[in-house]
Amino acid sequence: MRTLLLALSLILSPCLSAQTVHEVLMLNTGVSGPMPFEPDYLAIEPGDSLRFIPQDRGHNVGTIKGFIPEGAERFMSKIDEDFTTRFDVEGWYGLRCPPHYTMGMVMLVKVGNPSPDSLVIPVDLPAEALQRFERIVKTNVR
Ligand SMILES: [Cu+2]
Repeated sequence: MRTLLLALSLILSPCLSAQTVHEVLMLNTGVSGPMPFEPDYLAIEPGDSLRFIPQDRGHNVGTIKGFIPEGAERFMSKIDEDFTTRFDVEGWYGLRCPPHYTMGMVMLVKVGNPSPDSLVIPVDLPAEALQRFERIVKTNVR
């Protein structure tokens, strides 16, 4: 029985590890300027997770209202929390650090292969957040 379980776990473990955990740092200063997520853009597969690691104090991460795919769940971590969340629904996700949202602390996540045309940035974002999204899109998407 023990041998059978061992054999089963060896067979199943590659399937489990196929779901990647991508690490994102939350910083006060980064290569792209003040208050970044690094990286600020990721293309991942459905079922992958993002792990948000606060390198400096006072950051957290949450979804932006109206900027996640239909059927996806909103989330919000706690300040200074090392936080991991899974992305199952294909599409574009706009994420923000609420305390530094007006300073443009946002990131874009592409899950699966949504069409570039389906990426619609809400127009009512803080100016700096909008600016950073436009730069992220220009650099990575179109
Ligand atoms: Cu922040």
